[in-house]
Amino acid sequence: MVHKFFCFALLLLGSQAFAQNLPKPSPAQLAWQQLETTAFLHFTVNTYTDKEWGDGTESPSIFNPVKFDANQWVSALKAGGFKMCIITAKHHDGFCLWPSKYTDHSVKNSPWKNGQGDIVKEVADACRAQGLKFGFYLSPWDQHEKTYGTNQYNDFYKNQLRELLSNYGVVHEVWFDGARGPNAKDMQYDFQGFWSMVKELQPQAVCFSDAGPGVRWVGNESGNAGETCWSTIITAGMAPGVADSKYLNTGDEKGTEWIPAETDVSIRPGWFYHPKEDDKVRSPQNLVNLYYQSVGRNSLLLLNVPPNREGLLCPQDVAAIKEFRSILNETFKTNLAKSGKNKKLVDNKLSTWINAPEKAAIEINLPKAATFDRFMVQENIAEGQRIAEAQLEYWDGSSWKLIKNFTTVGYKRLLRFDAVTASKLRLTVLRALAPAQIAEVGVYKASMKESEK
Ligand code: FUL
Repeated sequence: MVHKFFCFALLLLGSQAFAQNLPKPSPAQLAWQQLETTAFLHFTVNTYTDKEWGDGTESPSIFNPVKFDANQWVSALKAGGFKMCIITAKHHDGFCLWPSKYTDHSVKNSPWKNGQGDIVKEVADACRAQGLKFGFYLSPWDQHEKTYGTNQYNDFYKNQLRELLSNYGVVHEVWFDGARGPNAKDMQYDFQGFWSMVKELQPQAVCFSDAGPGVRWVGNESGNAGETCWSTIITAGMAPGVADSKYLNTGDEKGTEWIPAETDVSIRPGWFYHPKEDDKVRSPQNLVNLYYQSVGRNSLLLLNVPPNREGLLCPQDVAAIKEFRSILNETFKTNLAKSGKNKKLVDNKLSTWINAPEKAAIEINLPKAATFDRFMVQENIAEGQRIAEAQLEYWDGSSWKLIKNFTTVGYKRLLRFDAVTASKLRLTVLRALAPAQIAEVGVYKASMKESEK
């Protein structure tokens, strides 16, 4: 008996020691993940040339958003439930949306507000006023700047980065895009220097690049996180622009660094506004599907909604994101699992959780029989991502019937399946890296509007 107890204690200690070593999110990463849906704003001279990539020869005189209204952008995004705006302060063409001291290639030489305007400031201010977080994209690849391709360019870039990190209030995300064209001059960016500047000046901000360090690329631009999606990877040997997209898509169960996946995708075919795409805006249902494929697979949805030439978000884009949110609100309004028995699992807190040992089923009791077709489960990721395989079943009155087997959970896993009627379900963790901590579960009936054409 003593012997048995001793073995059990050793086993428990062993698994807990292992759990100690699991990568865990920083407070900034944890806060970022819980935003769930954030917005990208692609806007520059391309908006006026009808291009996706400018070449740096564009004249600032073409940039004139006569009706520009950052509050219109932010209130539309807020109504769509987006919690942060990330503006392209500078894209690959080098044109700056703020009056940088280090170049003339900016809004200060445009007709807009007679060269007195600052798009980045107006967006940051509107975000602050309306309670959204603010972030910016600053392209390392710059086709206008003469020093590009020399080491001096790293200083130029850092000067611009410092302006943006110092003059616009609190920043929550900085986007370091690894993209560069096939004919771009060869150069090594000082990413370590860029990232340490962000850490020093805006410690609450996460840095995006293909392989982190704050958050990573999901590996495609179609809005699809891996069915299996670990928040952990190993970055050794990886550099922005050369990371393996398949690896980034699923992450790595054996990963030693916490770098969660961000799913960036556009509401239109292009990243920038093009009049010919006015009738190609994703439908609300299509956007809801993207939510399941990103947030519902342990990622975050970064949806691009590009402002038009007047400097406004188009009415059809605004309507689509508004309806997207209303459908989600309707689907997730009533958690059918809310009952006294499941208390810790339905209190909307990641920090209250229950232990889910491998192979020990957790019963989820509904107050009464109900029809449902969606299931939500969350881990207490503050203590790392643990679940590798799990199973969901329902009680049909005489036996347990399989709904679905699935893999990772992490921050959130959403399952969609054909409707069943039952008064209890059971969730079984089949394999975990350390004792699983289930924080929340939800059982829902999808809004009819999810399937409307
Ligand atoms: C890519 C860029 O080349 C696209 O223009 C866009 O900004 C997208 C978000 O990232 O790497």
